[in-house]
Amino acid sequence: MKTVFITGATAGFGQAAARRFVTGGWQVVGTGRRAERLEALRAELGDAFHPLCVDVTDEAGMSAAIDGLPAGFAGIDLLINNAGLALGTKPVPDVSLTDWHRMVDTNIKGLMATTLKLIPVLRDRKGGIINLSSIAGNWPYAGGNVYGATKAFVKQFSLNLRADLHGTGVRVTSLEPGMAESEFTLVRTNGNQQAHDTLYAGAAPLTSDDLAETMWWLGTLPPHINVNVLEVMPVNQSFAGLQVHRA
Ligand code: NDP
Ligand code: 8X3
Repeated sequence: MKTVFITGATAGFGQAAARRFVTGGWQVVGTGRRAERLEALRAELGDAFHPLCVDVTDEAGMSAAIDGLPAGFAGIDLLINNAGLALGTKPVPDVSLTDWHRMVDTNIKGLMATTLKLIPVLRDRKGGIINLSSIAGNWPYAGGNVYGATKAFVKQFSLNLRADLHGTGVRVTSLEPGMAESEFTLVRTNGNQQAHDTLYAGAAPLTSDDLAETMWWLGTLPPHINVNVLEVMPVNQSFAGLQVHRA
């Protein structure tokens, strides 16, 4: 039986992916900080789901949690680096340096540490890595500042991993979604339900299940195929172009 390690399985894409992979007959190790949500998933998905309550920014904690995996869950075939967040929607200078650091710590440093820790087992098993980047790493927008920059890092890191892992059989994908409804905007706006509702109203955004299905597709492709980069948007989202300021 194959095993997928999903960071951020307590909400949104990660939670939907945990359900999708268990439905597909895989085992799932799911991480997150909210223990009660992990326990609920364990109750729902049964023995195929192994909860790991750990913060991805806690490098030592993540390393110890992985070292402590029961033998039946230690053979990881696929790593989905999904845990991540945006904080704030305003352009500079109306931003918080603390928020910027948290995005870097979570989206970049946490992802780096988890990846490096799991590369030996992924190499041994000729496994795969799906990294959650974003259209925000490709298309600049006001207020995207550090969030978009972290996702540009994720894309380039993914491509560079491909180069480093050449010949190992390990595949790596940078998955780059556009607007998708989850808890993402509530987190970004510090719990502003109206901001969440307004953003998605009438837009038919992507759903967490759409992303879970995409991850399932990527994770179960024949082993000789590598999708390097996959950008996915809702049909109702496209490009707004450049801006010109006139004096
Ligand atoms: P959600 O907010 O719904 O879920 C985020 C998940 O990440 C939660 O399970 C949360 O768990 C986990 N997480 C956040 N911080 C940490 C941390 N420090 N340690 C451990 N887990 C953490 O967001 P989405 O599902 O929408 O987002 C998933 C990924 O996709 C993110 O990387 C996001 O940037 C990216 N993305 C999202 C898009 C969107 O429009 N929604 C579009 C493009 C990319 P917990 O709080 O329990 O720790
Ligand atoms: C989330 C997509 O456009 O809200 O990564 O920044 S966007």
